[in-house]
Amino acid sequence: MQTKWWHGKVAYQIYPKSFKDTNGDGFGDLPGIIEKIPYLHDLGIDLLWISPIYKSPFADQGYDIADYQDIDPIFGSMDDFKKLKAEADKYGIGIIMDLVVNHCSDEHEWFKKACADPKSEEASYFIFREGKDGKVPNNLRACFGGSVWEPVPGQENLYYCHWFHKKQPDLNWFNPKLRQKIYDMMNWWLVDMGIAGFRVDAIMSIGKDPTFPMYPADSVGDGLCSCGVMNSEHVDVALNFLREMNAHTFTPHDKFSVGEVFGISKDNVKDFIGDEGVFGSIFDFSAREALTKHYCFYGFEKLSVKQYREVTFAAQETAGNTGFLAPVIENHDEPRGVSTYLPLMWQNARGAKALGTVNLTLKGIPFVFQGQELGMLNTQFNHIDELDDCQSKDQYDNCMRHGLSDTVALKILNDQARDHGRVPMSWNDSENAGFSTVKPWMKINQDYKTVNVKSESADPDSVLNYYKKVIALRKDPKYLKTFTYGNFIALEDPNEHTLAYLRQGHDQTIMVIANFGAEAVTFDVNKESTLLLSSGEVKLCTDCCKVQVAEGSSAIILL
Ligand code: TEU
Ligand code: CA
Repeated sequence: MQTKWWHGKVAYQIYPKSFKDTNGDGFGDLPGIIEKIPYLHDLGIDLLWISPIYKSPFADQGYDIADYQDIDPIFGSMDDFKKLKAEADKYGIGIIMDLVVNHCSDEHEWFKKACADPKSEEASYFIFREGKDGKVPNNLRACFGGSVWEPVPGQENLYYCHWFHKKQPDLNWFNPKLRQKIYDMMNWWLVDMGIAGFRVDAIMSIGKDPTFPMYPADSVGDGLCSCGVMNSEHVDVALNFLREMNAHTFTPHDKFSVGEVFGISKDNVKDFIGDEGVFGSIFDFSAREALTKHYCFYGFEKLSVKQYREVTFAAQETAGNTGFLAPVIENHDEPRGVSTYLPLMWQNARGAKALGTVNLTLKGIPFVFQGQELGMLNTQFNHIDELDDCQSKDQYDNCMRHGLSDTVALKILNDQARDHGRVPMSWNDSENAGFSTVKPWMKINQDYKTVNVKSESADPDSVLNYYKKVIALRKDPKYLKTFTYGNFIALEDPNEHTLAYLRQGHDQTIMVIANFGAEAVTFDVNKESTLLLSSGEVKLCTDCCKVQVAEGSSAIILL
């Protein structure tokens, strides 16, 4: 495997609307991120992915972009962005922007011109199709519900395609002129603005069949078929475009990229993250995928620790020495990882630390999502109006259509909604959790009095201080090579609740154990073994060559 500058890095994701508000309007902003760069540096972060900050009408919270080369006024200005870049540079932190190019906003100039004149150049940037027998062109379902087809305003029998919200028209990747425009825009950010790379949004969605055939209806019962089915049949179409993108952007400028890629098979891993792969890394969504077997939220069942272990380890083994996954436990599209993947008894600080051990010691480029380092849990939503996300609203309507009660629908959203990752970051125990001087756009997490940066900074035993220690250990030059390149070798699970593995380097082996069961587990070590770091209660006995890891505890051991 070729070595790359990003291989040993640790990344952090900011959801800017909810990170830190500095001008008292209830929305997070760029000056807020600038203010917290020292905090992120102290945590040990090298790369900072910021969810979209471009000009946007926020139909999908900024993932609907009206201008790719401007900053939305709620976040600040291009000058603020330059200040942020300069501040990040001071601390050696690279900025990763969000690249949303499957679609833009219906308020983008291109789309306005396209609707005004379907014969225009701009119209060829979008996917316009005529209706058939008074109906939409085919029966695919958009990710936020309903048909992927919406009438082109002001035109007869003409529809545009949108994989997500109807205010997010899909771009026509089959048009080489459009592709070149996208690469030029990317290179402006990468080279002229000097960012470190991009996180590439929903990119498998560009793998389309331009003939848009009909599909067999799926089990949702609306006669439609999930648009993802078309994508899963056309991975090669997406890959061809992505090879071209990479050759024009990331590779020539030696920039990092991490793809939001779902549903790839073992055979494709090399194409995505191998030496000649299209991305520097792709997120490991194996646990999320195991959870999401059905379009509707109420089809979800929790994973057992055993299942979590199986899918996570399988992903590690599949990536092997081919390339780098990006381990994640949560993001802005997910409920909190501790609430989702851990048994009830470990949905607390102790469990959060042990899960953090796993997230930060697997092979790959770990991403920590804002608040994860505090052990933030899901937020309790008591009314549908407390949720903001368009997908949550669609899922609520779905529940209603299927005759579920409001109470049941809310329970489902409290388990699964994307809103959990979108509530304000808890900075201290003052009103509004120190996020803002006014009532924020989303409700504050109920645990903010204790789970916040200020209180946790002062407590040596906090989740935050533990995260600092694991990140520091991972980056310690003595162990960096093993954590970065060491082989992943799964160990036996003694109680069906333990994730245990080796990271085997050339001249050292590190053992990791995280026990989410109800009783202690014991593993064999050797006489020279040393405990590098632990959470909870861990007893290492070199005389007897055993390590005992209590329930809810984790250990990192140099063998
Ligand atoms: O997400 C794409 C995606 O497929 C999902 O994770 C999506 O959130 C799904 O509906 C979850 O069930 C990306 C962004 O991360 C997301 O925030 C955007 O809404 C979406 O693309 C559209 O840009
Ligand atoms: Ca603000």
